[in-house]
Amino acid sequence: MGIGTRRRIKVQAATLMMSFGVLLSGCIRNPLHENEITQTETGFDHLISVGFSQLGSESVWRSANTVSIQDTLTRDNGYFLIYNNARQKQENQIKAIRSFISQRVDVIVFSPLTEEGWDTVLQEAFDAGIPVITSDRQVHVAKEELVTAWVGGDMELEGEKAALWMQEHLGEKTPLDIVVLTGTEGSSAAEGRSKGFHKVADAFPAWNILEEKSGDFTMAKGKEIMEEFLSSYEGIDVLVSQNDDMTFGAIEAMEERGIVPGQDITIISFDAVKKALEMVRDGKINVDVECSPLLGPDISRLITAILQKEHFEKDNPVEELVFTKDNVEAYLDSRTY
Ligand code: GZL
Repeated sequence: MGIGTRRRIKVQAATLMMSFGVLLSGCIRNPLHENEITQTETGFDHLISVGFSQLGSESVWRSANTVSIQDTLTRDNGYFLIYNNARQKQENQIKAIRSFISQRVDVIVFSPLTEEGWDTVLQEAFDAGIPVITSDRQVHVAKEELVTAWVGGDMELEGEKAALWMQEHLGEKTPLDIVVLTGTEGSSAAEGRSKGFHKVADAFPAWNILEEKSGDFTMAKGKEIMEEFLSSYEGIDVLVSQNDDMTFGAIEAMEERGIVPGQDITIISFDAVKKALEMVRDGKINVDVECSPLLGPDISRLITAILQKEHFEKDNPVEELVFTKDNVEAYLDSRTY
């Protein structure tokens, strides 16, 4: 978009609905989309109204994700943000999305707690001509056009990266007793990481997965389940923990029993928040697979492309690293969350 050029972007309900393949008969017309949204050098001359349903505040990662989006979709950047924290309940997200529809926002952004159960409410948004961006987690819907675009981490690849690190550093033929702390049941993050991990690990018969159990991505539950694991199994070799908050809880459980994390039990974690990267540096966590929460700028770029009817990709996986003792020092100072 050329600097200094004024673009008159007419986002007409009919055009917008046609671009989403909506039949015009019987649909809610969205008067907001008949406004002219003028692209100026400093942004739109009308604030872009965005309804953002965040699934909760269960982890350090989630809080960083919320801040990234709130710090990007600001009034100075041309947005009017309506934020709702669903406190880990899908019904709260559905209520929030319905509220956004009734307020006729320009765009809906949400991080779905779980993959299933969204078809009805997303059909309502679609019928209202409101584009929907899923942020971070993804949904399963019968009609893929109900989701305009997604941006987030490639969870399956993250799971594969964890298993490949184990293969390279522990050995595919090494007999390993493994326990897994999985994330929120039914979430695309937990499903994807598990799928990717098993895609590699299931090929190695020497690797024995003793048990996989959900710690719901929280520190408290992660500690509770790790205590169960330690009481149930002698000689656990590896913990795979699907987020750093559960890892922090698991490490507490280990240390309370005199177990040295990162040595007596190899620890593979996900998210790569600063506190965890410091533990990687200190040898308490052996490898941390990054999942970036900093999705605000990407979401803003998608909103602009959608509203000005420019090209955009439907799926937008973000680049992510793997941290070990060998490379973590270089990233510690710049990690803001
Ligand atoms: C991953 C995200 C997960 C994080 C957890 O993209 O959905 O949810 O790994 C967070 O920390 O709770």
